[in-house]
Order: sequence, then structure tokens, then C-alpha cells
Amino acid sequence: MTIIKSSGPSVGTYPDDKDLYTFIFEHWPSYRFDPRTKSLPLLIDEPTGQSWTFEQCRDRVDHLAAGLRDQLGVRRDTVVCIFSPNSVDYLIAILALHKLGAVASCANPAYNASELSYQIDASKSTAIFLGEEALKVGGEAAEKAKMRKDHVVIMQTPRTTQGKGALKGGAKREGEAWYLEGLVAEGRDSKELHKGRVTLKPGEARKKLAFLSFSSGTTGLPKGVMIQHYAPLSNIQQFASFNGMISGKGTRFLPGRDVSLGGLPFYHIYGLVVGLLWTFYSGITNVVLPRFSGIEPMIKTTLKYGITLWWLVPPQVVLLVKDPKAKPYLPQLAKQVRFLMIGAAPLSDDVSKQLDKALPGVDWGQGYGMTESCTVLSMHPPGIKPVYGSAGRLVSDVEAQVVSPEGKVQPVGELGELWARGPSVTLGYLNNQKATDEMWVKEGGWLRTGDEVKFNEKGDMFILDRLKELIKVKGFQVAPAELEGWLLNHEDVADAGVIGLPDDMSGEIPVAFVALSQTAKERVAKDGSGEEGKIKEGLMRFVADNKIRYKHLGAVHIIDAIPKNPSGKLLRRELREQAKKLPAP
Ligand code: 4UU
Repeated sequence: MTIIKSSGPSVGTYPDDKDLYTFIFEHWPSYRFDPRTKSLPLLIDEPTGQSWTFEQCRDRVDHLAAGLRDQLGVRRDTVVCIFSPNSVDYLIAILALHKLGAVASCANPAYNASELSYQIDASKSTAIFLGEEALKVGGEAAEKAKMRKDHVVIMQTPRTTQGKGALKGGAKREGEAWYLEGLVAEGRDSKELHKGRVTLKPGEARKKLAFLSFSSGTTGLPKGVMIQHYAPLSNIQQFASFNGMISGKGTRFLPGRDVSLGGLPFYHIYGLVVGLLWTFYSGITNVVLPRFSGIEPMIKTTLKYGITLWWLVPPQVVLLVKDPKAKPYLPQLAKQVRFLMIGAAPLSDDVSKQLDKALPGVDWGQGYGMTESCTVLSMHPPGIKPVYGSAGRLVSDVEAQVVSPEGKVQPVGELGELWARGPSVTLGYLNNQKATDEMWVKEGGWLRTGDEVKFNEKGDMFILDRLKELIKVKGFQVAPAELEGWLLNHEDVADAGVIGLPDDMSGEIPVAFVALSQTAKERVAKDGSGEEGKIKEGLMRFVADNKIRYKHLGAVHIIDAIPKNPSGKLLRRELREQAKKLPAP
């Protein structure tokens, strides 16, 4: 048995009687703060520069929680969807829900109404926070879900609540919906600020849900991942410990000195745990960007706010090293940016080399994690040079084994599926025991990651392939089963198979293979290959008009039959073989 252990310092014991609200606001270990840093701005709204200290955040959370309790009846186990671009109130909303024992289900703010409805239904959300930009789509989805109108909370931004153009002069409600600000005002007046606060018994944090995040896992449609409080609470400590923050020896990150780029989407596990919860817990100032709107704006924000920590996905790094707009800023960035983590999809060696040249001397490396592991399993360790192609080493208190397709545990250096275990592994998929059993191995407490890896003797992990169906476009999840199901709704399609093909900019791009329906075949027989072209275009549009942008197809190929094994399982490997033989587009 070869079990690979983390070389990072162990955290020791993790509290298992604390929800995240309590952990973050009351379990405030001394390494994070000397008294002076209490006045640090911890969250900064990038567009306006408005900022909040730790205590201002806590007050806002307390007021919002009281408002949610009294006006919406939010309590233990109420599930509330958050559908919003990044904003300072994203964290406030999450922690207010957690204080009441409610569960946050964060959705991609660019979803369309049907994509959002799917998540609202699957998570059984009974209330929703809507970012102002997300009002139309969110309103539609809430109505479809028959959500009560007064269970909609509009998250205004400082831009619209202050100064010129302030929304409705500080009104508490819009029609029947609440403004978040209105709930805060209600809560501020509350005589029983902390009534309804959840308390967990010893061990309970290991079971009590904090988040329902969506991931397709190994196969099938996106599923709600049951994330218990203990998981993110552990992961932020593992991250801190691995980087020397708990021992205090060689601390990689420092409150007061470091400023984080809050640009990863907070609905996604990487942005949520690393880019939001960990920074806040660590007392590190976080500049919150509504979204990534190009490499140049990101660089300008970085320089304007003195940002030193970058959390990126590979396509952003490609832009950084290749886009001529970025070039003039590189020397300045190399002086200012102290740490750069890249994750959520593979980073090529070529881009890695260029990055080393672009930002000489900057501490950077890959991180690796997944929704089901409530995030970071490995990252680039402090104090060494980046190892091209490596997703880093196991973070504190993570163990791994590499398993062959025959189920044999491999010696170090051999290829196989990564099985990982540690305190941040989540509980499973909501209402889907079968998919849970396929991924969470009861014996040994392992999580099967569906990623093919190998380790070297030093503990560097290399991700070589993805064994699961999942496609990653710019780090976003695309479930082939979702696109296949959607294509089957089209009258021209008898059967469909979707795979991801490599793409320079996006990492991967979904491509569909379809077998035509009888009527479509007849049209082709009558009108020839011109009709085939029209059918392909029609199918590309059918996806483009109904799915979020990163799910759009790069190409459609018509084939006679979708390859299946005798039990009817789609053979994606064969589609991949066929794709190799196709002429380049
Ligand atoms: C090759 O993408 C994520 C989480 C990413 C993350 C988290 C913490 C990155 C850095 C970090 O510190 O989650 P999901 O659930 O959307 O997708 C998980 C899958 C993995 O199973 C793997 O296939 O995304 C892929 N993946 C990567 N692949 C994640 N990181 C990497 C990586 N290289 N560095």
C-alpha cells in the first residue's frame, strides 16, 4: 500500500462544533491579527473603492441575519440561492445564512433562466439573493419555481445605494421583493440581534450543511454537492498551515502587506473557498471585482489597489503572457505581485515557461482541487521554484493513493486515478446515492477524483488526463450529459455524444457528434451536403440560444451512429479517436 502523505505541517485538531460564522468571527487566531490590523479594510468594492473592516462586516452580517430571520423566516436548514456577480455582500449574505443555520446554494450569475431553475429546483431553494445585474433572469427563475415574491432579496451595490442615482432613496423594498439594504435596516432595529443563531453540538459540523454547490462529478448532470461546515472550515486552515501561517515560520501571506484579487467567481468552489473565505479568515484585504472583464482592466485594478495575490485560471495566464496589451505592465507587475496561483484546469508547459519569463522571480504555481473535496487538495509549496506541469504537492492533512483501472494501488511514479482523503472531503451528492457511491469510497474514506495523475519522489503531483466525462472550458464545468440531453430535444437529432477537444484559448471546447433523425436524413438525401451544413449550423445555434456562453459548441459532426458499448454506455474514447481523424476546422 503506497499512501502519499502531505509534507505540510498538520493543523492538528479541527473544531467540529462550529459553523462557519462562529469559526470566522469568534475563532480568530492570533496569527492573523496584531491589534493594528483590526482597522484594516478587509473587503473593498473595486468599482467604488468603498471598504469594510472586520467589525463592520460582522455588524452587517448580524443585521442581515436578523432581517432574514424576521422578514423571510430563514432558519436552520432553509436553502437560499445566491445568484449574483461577485460583490462585497456575497460574503455578508453567506455568513448571515450560516449564522441562522441556513444553507447557501451559489449559482453562476451568467446562467439563463432555465439553467438557474434547474439549480433552484434541485437544491429546493425557497429564497434567493439576486445581484442587480441578475434581476431579470433571476426574477424569471424565481417565478417559475413559484417562490414567494417577498423571498427575493435584491443585492444592491454601493454604486446604486449611495450618492447620485441612489436607488429609490433608500427604500426597503421594490414591489414585494426586499432590498438587502432594507433587511439590514430591519435587523439594525432588532431588539434580539442574536436570536435564532445556530449552535452545533460536538461533531455536528461534520454533518450540518453549509453549501450546496453544483458539480457534474464523474458523469451525468450537475448535482448538488453536500458541503458541511467542517469542510471549508478545515480547508481554509489546511491552506493556512501549508503556507506557514499557523506555525508562523516563513509565512507566505501577511495581513497588512498582502492584498488579494477577488476576481474569481465566488459561486465556484475555487473562488469561494480560496478567493473569499480563506482571505477573510486570514485577515487579508480582498478587492472584490464584479467579474473578470479583460486582462488590461485586471492589471489596472491590480496596480491601483496594490494587489499582491493573484488567483487565476489558465486562460487568464495565456492572456497575461500573450496579449500585447499586457506587455507594457509586466515589469511593474513583477515587482508588485508576490504570489500567483493557477488552477481549475491544466496549464501547459509552454505557457508556464512564458510566465516565468514574463514575471521573473514571482512565486507562482498551480493549485488543484474540486467541488467535491471542498477545494484545495494540492498546491505549489512555498520556498521552491515552480515545477512545470505539476499541480503542486498535497496540502496539510491530505493523503492520496494512485489507483490503476484494475483497482490496484500503484507505487510512486506510476500512473493511475487519484484517490484523496482529508478533512475537507464533502458528504456526497444530494438525493443521489448511486452517484455518491461511485465517487465516495466508504472503505478508507477516499474520494475518487476521476483525474489521472502520477507523483514523483518529491511529492510533486502531475495531472495527466481526466478520466471522467467532465469538460472544462476556461475552468468552468460543462457536463456532456447536459448538452447531449439538450440536443436530443431537437427534431434533427436521433442521438448525440459530446466531448471536449483541446483549444488554445479556453483549454477545452465542447464538440458534438450527432446521428440524424429520419426526417433530417431525408432532407439531406434530397438536398445534399448543403443541407448538412444548415443542420449543423442550426444545432450550434440551438445550443448558443439556450445555454450559457462557455457551453456553446465549437463544432457539430454528423456520424451514422453514436458508438456505445453493449449495455448502451456512450463510448467517449471512440468519439475522441474519431475527432483525431477529422480535418482541422
Ligand atoms: C488540471 O475546478 C475546480 C477547483 C479548482 C481549484 C480549487 C482550488 C483550483 C485551485 C485551488 O487551489 O473544481 P471543479 O469541481 O469545478 O472541477 C474539478 C476538476 C478536477 O477534478 C480536475 O479535473 O477540475 C480539474 N482541475 C484541474 N486540472 C482542477 N484544477 C486543476 C489543475 N490542473 N490545476
